[in-house]
Amino acid sequence: MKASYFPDHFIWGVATASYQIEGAAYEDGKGLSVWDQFCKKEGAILYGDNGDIACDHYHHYAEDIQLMSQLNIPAYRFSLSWPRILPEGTGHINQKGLDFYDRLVDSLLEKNITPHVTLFHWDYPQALLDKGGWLHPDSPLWFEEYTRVVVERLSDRVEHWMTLNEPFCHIFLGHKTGEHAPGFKLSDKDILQIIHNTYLAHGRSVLALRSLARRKPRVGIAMVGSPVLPATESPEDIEAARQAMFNLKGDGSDLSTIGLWFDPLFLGKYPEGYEKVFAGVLPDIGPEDMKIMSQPLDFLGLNIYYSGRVRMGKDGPEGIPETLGMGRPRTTMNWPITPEGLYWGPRFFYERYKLPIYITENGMANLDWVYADGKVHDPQRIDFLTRYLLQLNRALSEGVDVRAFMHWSLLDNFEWAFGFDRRFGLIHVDYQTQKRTLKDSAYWYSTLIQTNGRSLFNP
Ligand code: GCO
Repeated sequence: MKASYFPDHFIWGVATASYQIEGAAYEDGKGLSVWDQFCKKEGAILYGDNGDIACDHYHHYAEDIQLMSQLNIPAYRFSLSWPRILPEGTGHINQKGLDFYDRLVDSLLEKNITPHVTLFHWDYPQALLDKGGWLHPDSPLWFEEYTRVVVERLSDRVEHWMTLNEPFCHIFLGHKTGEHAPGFKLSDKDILQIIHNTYLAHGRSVLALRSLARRKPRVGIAMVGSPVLPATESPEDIEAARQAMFNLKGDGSDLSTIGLWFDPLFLGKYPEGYEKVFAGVLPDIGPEDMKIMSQPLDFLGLNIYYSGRVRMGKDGPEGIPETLGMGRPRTTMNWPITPEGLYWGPRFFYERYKLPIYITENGMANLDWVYADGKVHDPQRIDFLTRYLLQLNRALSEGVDVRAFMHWSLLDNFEWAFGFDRRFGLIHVDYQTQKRTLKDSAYWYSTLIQTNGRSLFNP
């Protein structure tokens, strides 16, 4: 393929999340988040790192915005820290917390950078966890209250909203495997109830945004969007990939089946066989619940990193487990490099849910350091992005309605349980000095943006 299919109004951006970059964990009246607490747990985070300071973005935001502006980045996806705004999760409002986001939004707009706000990217208020967290029947109301406070303050300037980031990771890694905050290992029954409550929270938040926002909002959600890839492009293998993504299997693995996470939000029902597969552990479902959680959205955000593959076997889809080994390419997360995810992901999700697609995250962790020449050379990242974006271009060329691409991440940052060990940024951060250095990939991305993707074809 030689032509660039990125449409004229395609949104190029970069993404971050509050706990991963802000620091100032104990400043200006911020309440505790579950991540503040989790990081104190022995062995929870690699090398005992924590987000107390992180990229100190709370104090360096002007510099970070200046760097974005220098790179001509038109859109910035960031999240708000719920406990910075409502230290107890509900009730008392911390004006200084809201003031920070005011300054951030104003500074972005001054530089013509469009803010894309995620309301919740995992730094849940500890005070609410102490009351029962997402298992509490009032948890959807708590999130609605938080949404109202934010919309009240920012919606005169912010138009682009995402309610939640990756409910799958937050719920599964946080409450099932215990790798992420709050570090719980709950029963399947509790997990299904948490999904249900989280989705009600999302629905109520969308309703609040639509009824209160002063500027007409564009509302979506950022989901784990890595598809299952077909082993070949035969119709049978393509069908196998679809089935593996969306159909429940009843083999004990269904808490990670994509259909379980997407269908309630976008089709207003749990996938076929839900009652049977999860008999005995089903959540309480009120008569209006499915309607509330499936509020119409303006776009579907997909975070896509890497994928597994299947082929069609005699009895349905068969996984092809071997994605690493034999020296295959991988990132420093040990994730295989599977660029076709940016073709099949948008295609499969657009086909099933018929919403415009935003790629809300894509990128890779690399072993980056500042070279003797003072620069950060990261050809792997440039190659990774080239390969992935060419696949996105293929999706666009076939009519998939993709509207945005947000690189994860603007800056190296706190990569959750991996601490500062995994660097995803276009900008290198020296955490000892807080010095920022633009990586080669930052300049490359800037050119890509300025040519609206055409530089992919004339590197
Ligand atoms: C995510 C997380 C990011 C991660 C990134 C790399 O949405 O999974 O949003 O916070 O840092 O995905 O693992």
